[in-house]
Amino acid sequence: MRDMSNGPTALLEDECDLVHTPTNSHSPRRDVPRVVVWRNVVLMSVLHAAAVYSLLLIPSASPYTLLWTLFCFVFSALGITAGAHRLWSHRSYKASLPLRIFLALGNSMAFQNDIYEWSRDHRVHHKYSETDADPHNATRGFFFSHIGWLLVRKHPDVIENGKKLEFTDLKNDRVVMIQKRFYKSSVVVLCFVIPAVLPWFLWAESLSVGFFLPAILRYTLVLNATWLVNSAAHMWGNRPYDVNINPRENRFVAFSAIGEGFHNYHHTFPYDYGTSEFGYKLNFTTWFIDFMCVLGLAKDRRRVPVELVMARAKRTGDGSHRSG
Ligand code: ST9
Ligand code: ZN
Ligand code: ZN
Repeated sequence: MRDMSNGPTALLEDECDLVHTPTNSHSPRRDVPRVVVWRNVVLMSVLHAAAVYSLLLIPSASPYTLLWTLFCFVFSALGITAGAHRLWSHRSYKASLPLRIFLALGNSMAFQNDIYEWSRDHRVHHKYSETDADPHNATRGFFFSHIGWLLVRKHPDVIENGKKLEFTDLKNDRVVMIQKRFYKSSVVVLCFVIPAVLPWFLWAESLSVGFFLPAILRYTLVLNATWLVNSAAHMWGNRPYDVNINPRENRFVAFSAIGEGFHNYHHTFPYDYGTSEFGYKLNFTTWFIDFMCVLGLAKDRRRVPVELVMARAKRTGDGSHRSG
């Protein structure tokens, strides 16, 4: 693990670009008309209706199909958590080419925009949290930060301020650029075709159960688990590390998002590869990254020194900090 003990100041100066500071104001609040994208409204409504229908098919599914659905959930979730989030948005560890390819495939299965766009918007979210320049600004309410932001045109501040940030590392990553180039076809194959067809081919599951459970239901669950980080984890929970920001520690979200609900910690220390102080607790993604290091496929995990966490909690926390 990289030695981060050469002083908290060096660490913060090194990483400050993604740390939100209330003083880095971009522009005064601008009210702009909300432009609804009806195509997205229709598609998201149909998707969620189909996901509800999928629940009726669970009793008729083979146990292998249910296990396959779980596998697809975890694989696509890792493409977001260990891939788009901790690796590509935050560079909190380094991954070898085979691991980057594996994570890019999982990311296409998750169908949440390509890695480049996801990481670009996420960096903008950290830098301009809870302002008009934040793509899913949680001060606009639960619905907007959960799904509403994908149903309307972006606030111009998002685009204007996003253009000021640095994305050269993403442009220089061939895996990111190749995934971007073939994104649509990779989504069709990995998010829908393979999840649906493999159970039919290998254990004679009906194609409709294959389509509705490992494809539609799994996709909708991963989407909502991810969106809960933007909505619930920006509204409900303690703020042990920084009471001055909205993101919270939310155990339910940590569980459903395989480790991404420790959001007060994550916004305070965005460069920590574990996104939490507490190791593997409700954090399968951290276990996965550590396992990849054991296999020699990842390295240089960045961690915040315990003394810095304790000092920060004491200085700016809400008093609820516990070290276990
Ligand atoms: C989805 C994403 O679900 C979910 C992300 C969640 C993030 C969560 C983070 C939480 C932490 C991690 C937790 C992980 C937990 C995982 C748990 C797993 C169990 N900067 O976007 P456009 C420019 S997607 C700079 O079209 P509109 C740029 O030039 C779901 N520039 O804006 C761009 O052109 P291009 C499936 C920016 O027209 C141009 O503007 N996908 C930025 O306002 C236009 O951009 C969908 O539903 C920026 N930030 O449209 C699709 N942004 O792209 C939804 C834009 O060529 N999206 N520019 O470079 C859309 O349809 C549209 O984006 C829109 C806005 C209608 C929302
Ligand atoms: Zn956040
Ligand atoms: Zn983040």
